[in-house]
Amino acid sequence: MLTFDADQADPIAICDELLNGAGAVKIKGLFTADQIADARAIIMEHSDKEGDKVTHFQGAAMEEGRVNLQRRVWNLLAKGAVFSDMAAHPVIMSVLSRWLGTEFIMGSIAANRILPGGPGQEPHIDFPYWDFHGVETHPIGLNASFPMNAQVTIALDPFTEESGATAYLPGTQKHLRYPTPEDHAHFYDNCARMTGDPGDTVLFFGAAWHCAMPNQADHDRNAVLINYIPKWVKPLEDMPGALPASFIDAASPEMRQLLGFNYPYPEVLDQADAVNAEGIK
Ligand SMILES: O=C(O)CCC(=O)C(=O)O
Ligand SMILES: [Fe+2]
Repeated sequence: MLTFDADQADPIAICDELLNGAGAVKIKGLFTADQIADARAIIMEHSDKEGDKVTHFQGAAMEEGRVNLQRRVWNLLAKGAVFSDMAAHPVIMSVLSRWLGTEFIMGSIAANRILPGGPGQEPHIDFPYWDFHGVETHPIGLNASFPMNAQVTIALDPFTEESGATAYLPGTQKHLRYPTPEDHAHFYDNCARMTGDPGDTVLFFGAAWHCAMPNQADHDRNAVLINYIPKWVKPLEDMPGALPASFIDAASPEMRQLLGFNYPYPEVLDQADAVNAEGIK
């Protein structure tokens, strides 16, 4: 995987690799060991109960009764300041400003913890393409010629083939399609893996086929998963609705942007100020 140090993460090269290359890059050194340890401890604490949160792409594990070995922690912004620092990291903001437009927002920030023996996921693509298996529910001709998604995966444990590092099929982001069961053998035979050390960050275009893999190691496999979208895509998590007023009041300009406050639609225009609110003039 094309890999950058934090101070060399060039937005032009990264966007080219996401759109026209493999679809994923790694950035090293964005976070300190203390930040990673802090994030991991909070996630472990919030995921000590079995199966009390919604999850996705785990239909097979659900049928096999193993879904309790894969746990989500949602609404991370409310659970520790470290997650705001991760979401609004200046390098991520700079790359994504080019990728999704300068007023991009966040669709979700969650953790995925896979316990030892825990299951992998169905190969899939990510929000807002995640139900593209129902292609007829999306606009005619929708393709991936421009991005409506970016995914950031921050490894909090060693991401190895054994521990279930995310698998992805390089290049599949170029042909927007949800992988069918007939595609799975080709996917597993040809996939690359998002391996790395704790703190390593993978930025990828979620139109690329990918999935968490089974954890066959003797340790938990935790990751922070952040979804970013253009300003006009409806987010997955209702973050403003889930955050306390104190968080919103104290939010930085970057965090306000990520929460969607810079783009106030839908709005009750019947009650809006009687001004000309849009146009070049
Ligand atoms: O945790 C992982 O390795 C990937 C998770 C993922 O792709 C998802 O939940 O959409
Ligand atoms: Fe995914």
